[in-house]
Amino acid sequence: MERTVHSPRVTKSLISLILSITATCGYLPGAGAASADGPGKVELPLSLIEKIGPNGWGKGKDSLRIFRGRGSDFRWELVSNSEQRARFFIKYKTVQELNQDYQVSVGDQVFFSHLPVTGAENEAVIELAAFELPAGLPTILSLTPPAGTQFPEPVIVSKLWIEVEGTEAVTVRKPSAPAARPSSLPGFGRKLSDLHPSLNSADLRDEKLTLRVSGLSAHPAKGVYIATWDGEIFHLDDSTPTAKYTKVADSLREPMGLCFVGDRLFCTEKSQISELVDEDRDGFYEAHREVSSGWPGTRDNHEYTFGLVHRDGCLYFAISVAMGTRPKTNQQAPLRGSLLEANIETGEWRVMAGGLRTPDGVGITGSGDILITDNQGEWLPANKLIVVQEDAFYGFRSTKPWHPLDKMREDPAAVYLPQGEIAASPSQPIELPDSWGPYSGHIIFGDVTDGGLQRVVLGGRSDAGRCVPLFTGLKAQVSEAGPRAGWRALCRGDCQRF
Ligand SMILES: [Ca+2]
Repeated sequence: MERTVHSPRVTKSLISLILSITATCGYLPGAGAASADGPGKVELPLSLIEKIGPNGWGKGKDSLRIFRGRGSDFRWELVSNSEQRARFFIKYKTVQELNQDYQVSVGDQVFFSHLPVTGAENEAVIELAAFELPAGLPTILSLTPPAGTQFPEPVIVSKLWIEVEGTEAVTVRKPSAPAARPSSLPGFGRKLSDLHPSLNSADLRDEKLTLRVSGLSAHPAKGVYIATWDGEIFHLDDSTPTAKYTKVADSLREPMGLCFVGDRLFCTEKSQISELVDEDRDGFYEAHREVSSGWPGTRDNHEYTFGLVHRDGCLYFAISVAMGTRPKTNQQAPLRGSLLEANIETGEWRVMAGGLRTPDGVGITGSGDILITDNQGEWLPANKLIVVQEDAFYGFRSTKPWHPLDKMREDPAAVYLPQGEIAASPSQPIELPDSWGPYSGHIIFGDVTDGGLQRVVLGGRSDAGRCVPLFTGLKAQVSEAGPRAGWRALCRGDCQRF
């Protein structure tokens, strides 16, 4: 028996009804649909599949036995001589309910389809996607089975095909091999090995100190302040050839971001924002005032609090998601992966944006736009530079309870930063001031894994932003950089001026 249903996610509630109707009448009537063996049908040969991963073949490779998506790569390259609409079908059977949908990607379109249980004897036909094939351009069609679960029983796929409405032939072939992977160092395969020719650098390390630096802020009169992962704040005096570090605070919990608001100094801690207070004005901040706290969190080591920037009486910081202790379901504490805004005086806080993963960099432009860099992985296929829009959702998903801003289609980043090509762990974004001539207004950010600094030109409404390497050649990876009569780059255990 063969059945056809149309079941993208939006019509899932109709599945049971349609199944009962079509169980006896074969194909659903549909506009321009070709029959199973009609002239518009183009088979997607299973033999062209690049990598079946943990799955198996049926006898004679006439079917696929799919247990899990992760590790497989089911893709075909389609070429049509003229623009025409295509519909993608699967013929399968399965005895168990799947806990996730099958995903189809065509260009930038994504479709989700539930595959109902058929029983061991019956096969069903499902329409997985309907899309436009462009004229002459290769289009990659990919099928992704549920990735997270290894099912005990397979989905047995006997046939995959498309049906086109036009009369032009469609060629199906194995996708072209991807371009050779570039070096993971900045420079798109060619390593930048030095500073930008118009810049120079000075080594500000103190060989007697090992500072696990995590944050930096500069005050026009007071100088440069550095936070360390070990809970200390140091003042840096680099006005003489030998840089001098003076401890000005301690006993903080994972300070990751520092921010001066006027003469007041604020920092992030593991689960709160604090103001550092020097009541006796001896230069040491002996008091830590809690400014704001109360957002959910666990004790996970990867739940960082990144930031910190100021705008109109509020501080902005990002709380990352758990990775060390989360369960296999990726369940997160509510609101993790958010940009938060906290009022300095009242301590009241609210969620500005969600869907972030490890946003190790919160910056602000001269016009007040909040910038975030986020790290690739899981739901995030690339690193990102984001110009934050209020109430936006940027794609990292957890499980129930969903983030309150979660939605089907995530909001776009300003620039995507492919992993290993231009970024691996992008850090704090900074807008370059007018003194940088042709680069003024551009955004730079460092990289905690690859080192160097990258430069971004933000796009407008009609053009995409772009990112190019600015320089490398510092002693270590850049965690944070900032201006004040020259620039300091914080590296792991290092501080350099450039
Ligand atoms: Ca003091």
